[in-house]
Amino acid sequence: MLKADIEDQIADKLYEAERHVYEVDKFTEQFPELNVELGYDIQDKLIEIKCKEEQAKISGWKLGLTSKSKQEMMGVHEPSYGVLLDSMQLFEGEPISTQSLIHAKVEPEIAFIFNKEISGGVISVTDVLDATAYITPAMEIIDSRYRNFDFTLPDVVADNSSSSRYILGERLYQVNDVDLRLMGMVFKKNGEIIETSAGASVMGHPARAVAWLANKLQKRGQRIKPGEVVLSGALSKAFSIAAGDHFSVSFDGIGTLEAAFKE
Ligand code: OOG
Ligand code: MG
Repeated sequence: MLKADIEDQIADKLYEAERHVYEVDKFTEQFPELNVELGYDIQDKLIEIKCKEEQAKISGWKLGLTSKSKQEMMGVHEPSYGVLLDSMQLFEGEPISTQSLIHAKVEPEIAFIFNKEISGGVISVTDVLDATAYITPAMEIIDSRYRNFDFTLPDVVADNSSSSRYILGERLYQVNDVDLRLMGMVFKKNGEIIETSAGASVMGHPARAVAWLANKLQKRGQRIKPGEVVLSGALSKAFSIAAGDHFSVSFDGIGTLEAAFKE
């Protein structure tokens, strides 16, 4: 067990690292007893600090480490989740400043927007689809507060699963109009294709990742609320960002989203 004051200290250190744009060493080295559940307790404390200090509100959730290749890379067998705040949302067409980011990367994702509460029993893919109002293309800008993006699962969970910023497409689509498993994706950097993938790369079906999240949240006494957005996890690896870069993601049937980065 970790003492509550150690959890507070870790949450504080992660908050300060993000605010002042510097890296810290992963905490599992100093505290080997830090496990995934304690990581989520620290994440809750970190979100509490951010909401208070930045007058931010919870706008949704994000999945991380949902693809087999990313899980194998990390030596873990389960995804992670993090909280999205309204202060993290950016909008298409506004160049994104890299100055407040430590060593950010961008990844293509499918966003779900909910109009019903998902709760009760074991939540299935069908329950998730039934509660989904819309889907839209998204890009997540992740930024680990850990030195060289080096962490274990409990560390990254404590660090709100590397959440930093997110952008959503402005056109919303009905989930029944597409096959999320077979939905093709093309990711471009500066006009060149850097990745191609399909929805099934996210746990076989992006809604399966969302169902995993809903079940996990339920165990911790939380839930996805109507109006909230969920980023269902990257369909490819994440790519480092430099000022001047331009990324675009296109999905079969739901259009293209673009993001440009500046100094
Ligand atoms: C953890 C977050 C990964 C995703 O979509 O897989 C993530 C990380 O790799 O830093 O957001
Ligand atoms: Mg992501």
